Amino acid sequence: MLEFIPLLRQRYQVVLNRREKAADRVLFQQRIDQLTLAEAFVRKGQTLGRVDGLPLQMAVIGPTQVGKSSVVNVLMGCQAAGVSPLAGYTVHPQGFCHDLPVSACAGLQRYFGGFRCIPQQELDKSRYDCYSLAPALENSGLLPACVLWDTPDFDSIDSRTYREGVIRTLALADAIILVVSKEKYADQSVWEMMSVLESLNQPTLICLNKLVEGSEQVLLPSLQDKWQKARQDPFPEVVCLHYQKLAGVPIWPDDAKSFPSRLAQRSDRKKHAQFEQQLLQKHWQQWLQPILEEHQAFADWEALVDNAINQALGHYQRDFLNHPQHYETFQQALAELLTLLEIPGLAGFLTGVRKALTWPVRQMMKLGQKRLHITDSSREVALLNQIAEHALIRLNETLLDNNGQGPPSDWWQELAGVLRNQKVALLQNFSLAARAYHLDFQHEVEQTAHSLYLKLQEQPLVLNSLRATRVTADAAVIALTLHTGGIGVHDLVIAPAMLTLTSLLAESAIGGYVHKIEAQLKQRQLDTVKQILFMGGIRAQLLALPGQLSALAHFNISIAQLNSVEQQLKEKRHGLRLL
Ligand SMILES: Nc1nc2c(ncn2[C@@H]2O[C@H](COP(=O)(O)OP(=O)(O)O)[C@@H](O)[C@H]2O)c(=O)[nH]1
Ligand SMILES: [Mg+2]
Repeated sequence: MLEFIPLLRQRYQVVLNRREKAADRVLFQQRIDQLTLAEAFVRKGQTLGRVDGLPLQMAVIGPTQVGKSSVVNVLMGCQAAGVSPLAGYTVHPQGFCHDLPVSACAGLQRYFGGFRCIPQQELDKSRYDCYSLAPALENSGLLPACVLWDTPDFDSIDSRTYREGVIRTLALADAIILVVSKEKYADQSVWEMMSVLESLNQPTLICLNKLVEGSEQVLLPSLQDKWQKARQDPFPEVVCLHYQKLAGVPIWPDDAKSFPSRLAQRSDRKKHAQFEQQLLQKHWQQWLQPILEEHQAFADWEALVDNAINQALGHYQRDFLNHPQHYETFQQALAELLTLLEIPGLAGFLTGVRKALTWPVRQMMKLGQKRLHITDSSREVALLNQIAEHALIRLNETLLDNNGQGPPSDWWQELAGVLRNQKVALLQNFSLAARAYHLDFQHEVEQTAHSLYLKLQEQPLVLNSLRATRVTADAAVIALTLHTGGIGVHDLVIAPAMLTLTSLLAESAIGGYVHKIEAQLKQRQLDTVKQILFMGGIRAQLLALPGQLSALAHFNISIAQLNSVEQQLKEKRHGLRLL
């Protein structure tokens, strides 16, 4: 989880920079904050597990100028924190160790990770990734032994830059002291923050500062109302601090002296793992929303590709395998068969063609480059190329039609661009693969011829009558011409002698076998084309295209990556803590 959350946050950050819609940016920034908080909270759990007796942590938080630093000083009983009439004076988390040595906080450095711990007086306003830890001079009598954190305002304009320090301190806190003033208690930022913090389950104390005598009767009910609108948990105790015109610092009322200790007692570290789990569960689906959208877009793309592939295979069957004038492969097998039969009468023709030729014809076949030539003239290869091109054109059209419909629309837009750019390369690959398949499949053609030949040998009557038929000799001449490159493979299909030979065989005693073996050949051919050219070939390449989408605009977190993290989350739910 501590790997995934920062990764997710980093992706949000990267993608945020490319988003133009203001609403998207606000939403993404909110999630970045939630992720920062969740990461810090998980880190706190880890720290609790690692550091024995980590001192109690209390954080004073609130909007600008309400007197947070002043309240810290009152509670510490000394001038611990810097106070200023200027807004945004405190910009670093500053911890003050009350009734304990600074050395007791050694375990905190790892919690703060990249943040550096430096002495309070050396904190530099231009560097936000620092925090300080300082000792208290005396026991104020208002606090238990703890680290009391003064924090930067969570609402001022600059707070974006030092937000991370605030968030890390918030997540570290075992208890929260919220400081508000009569001017600021109704601010939206206060209640947004309190609502976010609710899932951390920290006990809270509210300090209503800078009160004018007698105004609490009006303010308290209104404060309570705000609380109840923002949170489900009971309205906490409120300490009313009256505006001290002369002293300039609030005075802690006597009847509230025990409040900070009571607050501390209510924190329960044993439940941290449970709260951590609740926090993750609460936001999980929202955080993943853009990733799931990408996954959905990928699944939609996969469906589009599958649809295109199925259509392409349909065309291949209709226009080739099942097309009586176009299907050439079985004819080719018959032509091969003719080279296996020793046909009387052909020898004369052959010697006429070329004196050096020896019988059987088969020997001669090995001489030439018959296979390449056959593939070059194949209608099947040409048709496959056409089908692939058509499929890509259709896919591209569908992408353009879908543009802007399903989210994320920029995913689709960019994918259409990638497809356009890759189209030529995809078709080239396909064309090379189609040739390679065709050459390779000649082996199957020969096997088929061989099986037919063996079958014929079981039927001497059929074999002999074939050998003796004039049409066989004619067909054999055509087959030979095919092999020597005199005609293309598609001419074979329409050659009358070949047609007659096909009918002869089909009507002979091995007719049933011929049908069966032709059907088998077709099936193997369909399977091979489907597997090699379409599924393993162009489909796989099309499905890889989203991988080329810019990592700057998309989350690019794979389904497998997500599944493994969700598995971790589930296992934790049953009490088995993996991290
Ligand atoms: N006179 C008077 N000034 C106060 C009181 N509480 C806070 N202030 C002033 O309000 C300003 C802001 O206080 P500070 O603690 O720095 O606020 P922070 O920004 O929330 O930390 C400072 O000038 C404080 O002196 C008070 O009770 N009386
Ligand atoms: Mg301050």
